[in-house]
Amino acid sequence: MKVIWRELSTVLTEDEVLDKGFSRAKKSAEKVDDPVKVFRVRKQLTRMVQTSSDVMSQYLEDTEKSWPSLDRMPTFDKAMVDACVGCDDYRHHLSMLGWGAKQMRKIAKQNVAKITRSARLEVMHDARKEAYGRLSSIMSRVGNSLDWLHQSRQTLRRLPEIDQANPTIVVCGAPNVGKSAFISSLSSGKMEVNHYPFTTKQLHVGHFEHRRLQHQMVDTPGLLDRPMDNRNAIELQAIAAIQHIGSLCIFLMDITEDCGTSLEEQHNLLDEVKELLPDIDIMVVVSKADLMDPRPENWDEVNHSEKEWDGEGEPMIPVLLDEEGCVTISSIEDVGVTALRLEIVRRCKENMSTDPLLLPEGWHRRD
Ligand SMILES: Nc1nc2c(ncn2[C@@H]2O[C@H](COP(=O)(O)OP(=O)(O)OP(=O)(O)O)[C@@H](O)[C@H]2O)c(=O)[nH]1
Ligand SMILES: [Mg+2]
Repeated sequence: MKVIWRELSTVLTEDEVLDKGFSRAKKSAEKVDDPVKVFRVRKQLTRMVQTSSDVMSQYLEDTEKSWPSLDRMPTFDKAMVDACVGCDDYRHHLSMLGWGAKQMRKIAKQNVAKITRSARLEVMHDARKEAYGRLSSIMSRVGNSLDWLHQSRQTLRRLPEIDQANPTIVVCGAPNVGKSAFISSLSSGKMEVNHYPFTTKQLHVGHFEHRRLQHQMVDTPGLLDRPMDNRNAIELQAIAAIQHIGSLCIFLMDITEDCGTSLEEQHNLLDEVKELLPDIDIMVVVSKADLMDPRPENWDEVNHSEKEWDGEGEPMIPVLLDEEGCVTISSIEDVGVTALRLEIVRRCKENMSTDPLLLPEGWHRRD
């Protein structure tokens, strides 16, 4: 199951919901036509109470239902909700909407009964007024939750959308090492740009398909790109969430130090990432191979094989290797990227198929 945050519709404010309910009620009452005054007024007032309650409670119920349920949410998304807005609050505010809807239906029932049982216009009017007052006071108790959901929606809709049933490659490394460039050079089609609420950096999610299996690549700027001690609780939780989805982690290193982080610091970061993602297979890849002088020895051979390949089958294109024998790529010149992609596919397959009966936590078997 995949949570699609972008599909959440905007959440109205307390005043907007009241306005929606009362104006629909007014229109509905205006349509009443009865020559006998007492019947006419009774019908009008009944409609006002019933319609306003129906419209508002329906809105609350629909909103509650349209938000993904925490209990049925994949582990990654749940961990993200917790890191970004808090699971307890999420549950509480959604349940407030359900509570409000229920109260409103009760109010309508009680006050409609008062209106229909009486023959006195004054009593009917009072019952209508009382109903509106009670509906408003329920709305004012729900208003805070609507605001919370409105805010949270802004945050959640910018989160990356991950399908846990497919292989996921987590791409990390120091700032500027070329994470985004790598993801975009591997992606077929449009790359999604997302944000974590705790970083101003753009976060890219890319996809490529191999033998009809979608592979997703997740960027981690501002998350797995700097030393541990400056991370806050939210970021730690987000890292924990990443733990649940990675089939493979590509750690990019820029040995030219063009990125502004020394090699030593990059190695320290690698050690930290290994500790943070103990259960994920980590592959170190050196970026920006085109800047190497001399260029990797097998540059031409790899480049040639990659250009020759028609995209069918699973050829053994050798990976591009630097002087030290480390896998390298040039995202800009698109050399070594396809070779690495084939290697990624192989590693993901290996990592995902240890025991078909033993699925990692949070995985859902598809029937
Ligand atoms: N020469 C060369 N430059 C590259 C390559 N890949 C990325 N760059 C450059 O390196 C810089 C950073 O690249 P990004 O892809 O934005 O790096 P990033 O790791 O996503 O950076 P943050 O998101 O800020 O952490 C850009 O100026 C890129 O043009 C490459 O293969 N070769
Ligand atoms: Mg980036």
